[in-house]
Amino acid sequence: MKNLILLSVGALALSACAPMMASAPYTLAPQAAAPAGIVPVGTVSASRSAATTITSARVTGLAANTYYVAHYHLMGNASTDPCKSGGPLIMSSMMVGQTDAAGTLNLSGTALTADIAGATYFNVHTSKDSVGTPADAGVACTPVTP
Ligand SMILES: [Cu+2]
Repeated sequence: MKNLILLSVGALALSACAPMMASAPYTLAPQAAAPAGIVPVGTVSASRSAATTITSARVTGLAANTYYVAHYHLMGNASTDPCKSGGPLIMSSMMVGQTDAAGTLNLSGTALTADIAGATYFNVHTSKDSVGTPADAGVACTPVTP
């Protein structure tokens, strides 16, 4: 941990014009649309500069060898709980990946920080295909703070 902090300070000093800020990891929780038999859990971390945000997610408990798609979403009006609000997705933040045989998914992607500035949640959907067409309203979600 001490090394990580030292590295971060070093990175800031080296790139003063584009400091990266790492968020504390967010915890993904299952959503109502998760199919019976899967209990997805995981974490999301984001590293942000003024221009770009790199987001990484690791989810376990998913179906094996299956495509999933994740994105940030704006707040919707179906609930005051961001994950239940049904907000519009931010297409430019889309990340697609396939689980391994154990049902573990690792995703990483870069989005423009301005594009996701209004995001209130990040979620993972089952995908119909390898290009990220959502097959459900979401299987795992976490609120996020921009
Ligand atoms: Cu989504």
